[in-house]
Amino acid sequence: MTETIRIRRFIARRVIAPMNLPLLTSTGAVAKAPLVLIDCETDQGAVGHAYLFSITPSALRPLTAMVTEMSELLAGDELLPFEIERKLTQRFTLLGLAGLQRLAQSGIDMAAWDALARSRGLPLARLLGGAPKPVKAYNSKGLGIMPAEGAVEEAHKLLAEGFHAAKIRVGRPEARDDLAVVRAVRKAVGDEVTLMCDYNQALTVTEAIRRGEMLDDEGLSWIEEPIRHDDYEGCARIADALRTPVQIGENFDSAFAMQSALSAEACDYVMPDVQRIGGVTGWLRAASLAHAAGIEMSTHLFSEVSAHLLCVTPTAHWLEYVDWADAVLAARLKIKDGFAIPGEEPGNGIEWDEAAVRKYAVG
Ligand code: SMN
Ligand code: MG
Repeated sequence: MTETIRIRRFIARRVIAPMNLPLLTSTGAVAKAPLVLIDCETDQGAVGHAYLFSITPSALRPLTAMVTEMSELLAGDELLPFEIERKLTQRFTLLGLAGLQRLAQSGIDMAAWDALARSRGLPLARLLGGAPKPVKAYNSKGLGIMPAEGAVEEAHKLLAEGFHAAKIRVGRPEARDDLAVVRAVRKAVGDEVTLMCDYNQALTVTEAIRRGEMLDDEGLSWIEEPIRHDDYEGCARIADALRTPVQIGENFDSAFAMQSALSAEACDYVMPDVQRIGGVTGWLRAASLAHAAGIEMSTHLFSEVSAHLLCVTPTAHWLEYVDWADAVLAARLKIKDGFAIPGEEPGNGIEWDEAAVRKYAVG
């Protein structure tokens, strides 16, 4: 008989972690990583870890408050992520299961799964019925909106970290400037390197088709979020018009949203974000949808947990690698020859560097 494990509480701490490379997207700069670090304490001693990336510092406090309220609701319950999901979904339905609520709930879920994995002495991938294995990864840390010269230099730097793939941020005011950067990077890195691009929702449908046609012969593996993330009908028109695959998904706030996108044939590929799709539990639901639709599924940020999740994703495609939590982590995700290699140690790969957590703590 397996012993029942109960939740003691979830603790949320706020840090602002420095980033090695600031990233300029079409929405503005991401230069520091505001993170909520979550610990799931259990009555058996195992502690699960997860972090949330709030993008903007002002979201740290409300996120922490929501995690704390969720903790009070769950204290004493058995450590069962599906039951946690049921309870939180019921409780927060009137507020709405999106936005910061979604992030907080996903963080609780990730920390709970990690506590479960550690309690059983298993890496997350094994707890989920798979095994840690190398997953194809691209280095997404840099290549923001910058002039061609800087982009070429940065591309070399990113690939030198052990990758054969990188993502270029696009959405400059002039389409020809995006094209010039894509061409310069391609020329510098050669045809063997995989390059994707990401507009971060900057365009209209008409402009996305115009710019997409300009990029169609540049050998890009996908064009990401060309327009408003939830205009699935518009995305479908773009995907239909272009030869380059269209990628969306980091803004799906549940597997239901992904189902709507798939029904609308909005995209060729999907890349849910584990802190928005509903944590590990939400990821598993989305992975089944992608499997059923026969569509490749990549990850978004959160490289440590996501590497484990790709190991149990039937249509696993690319891991997006960023190291934005590294300043507060005791261990780094291993990268070798274009692959990320999740470890065999119990849990999801996240360990805090407590001295660094104290150093970067914010009130
Ligand atoms: C992105 C999302 C959030 C923060 C920085 C960059 C980008 C990506 O959309 O897909 O990496
Ligand atoms: Mg993106």
